[in-house]
Amino acid sequence: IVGNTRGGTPPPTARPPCPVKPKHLIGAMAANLTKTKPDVLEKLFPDLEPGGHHEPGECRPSERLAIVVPYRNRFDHLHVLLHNLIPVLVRQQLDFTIFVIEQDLPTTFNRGMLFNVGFLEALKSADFDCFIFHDVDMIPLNDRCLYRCAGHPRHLTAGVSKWKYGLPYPEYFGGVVAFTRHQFEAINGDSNLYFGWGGEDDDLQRRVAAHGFKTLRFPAEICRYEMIKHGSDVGNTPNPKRMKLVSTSVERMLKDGLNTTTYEVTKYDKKHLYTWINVFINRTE
Ligand code: UD2
Ligand code: MN
Repeated sequence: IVGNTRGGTPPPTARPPCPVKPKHLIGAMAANLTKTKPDVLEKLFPDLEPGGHHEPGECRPSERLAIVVPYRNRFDHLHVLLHNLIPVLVRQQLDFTIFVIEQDLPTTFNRGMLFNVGFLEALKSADFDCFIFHDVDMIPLNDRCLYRCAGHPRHLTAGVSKWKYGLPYPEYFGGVVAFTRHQFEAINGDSNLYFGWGGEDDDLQRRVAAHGFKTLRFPAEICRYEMIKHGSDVGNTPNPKRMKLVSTSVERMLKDGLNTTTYEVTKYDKKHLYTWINVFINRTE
């Protein structure tokens, strides 16, 4: 049922459109938190094409999806995520490619800028329609939570284990979010100015609202996530400027974002499970 993209896959034009409701979903699932080595994982997913790409052999998806994971030094989390997420994406009959955007040391982690880098770099490799920005530690617990884009941006992490499968506040926009290419461009992406923990998710939410977009959400029973428990990371201490920055989100929106993202790609590797892009970000502020 998963289809094989290698060899005998008929060209997209010869395949019928994929159904709106994928047929082989299983619904609620337990998170599999076992640590599995990359070589073992690769063997579990022989149908993936280099760079972590897959498309169904039996039908033609309506969009091309890029999954963008902002990343640094969370090797175990990354492999737990891939182990849980890839089968979901395959069952949802999506045309997807996974991009892991890793920020080089020594500069302080900048999750917002890594979203922008992932967006810009993915578009250099293919014409993606939909972008899902995905924290490395958010494990989906129901495959009916569809990884697709819609007429407005969607916040996928509607229920998170950390908050008893709810959310900390109604405007909360952290975790996993979906944007069409057009939607992300319309708000000039995320801010590049948040070095360190916190605030960049609220900035993004304010951009979305200021542009006049709504924020969509599936029910929390469906888009339910396990957040892998973790301590704080080296190189990502809480950003003391975050409150002040959030208060100026809307006025900065058109001058701080995709149009001002500068970085240097230091490594690019199409691994079996994902496209791995290392970037150096200079801290300017
Ligand atoms: C919350 C939000 C998250 C983000 C963050 C503020 C939830 C569920 N998530 O997460 O979306 O808004 O606050 O910045 O509330 N990362 C690395 N390596 C690092 C640091 C971060 O890979 O050294 C990545 C990774 O994808 C991680 C994400 O950045 O999931 C968010 O960082 P976090 O998990 O430390 O932040 P957390 O759990 O407070
Ligand atoms: Mn986390």
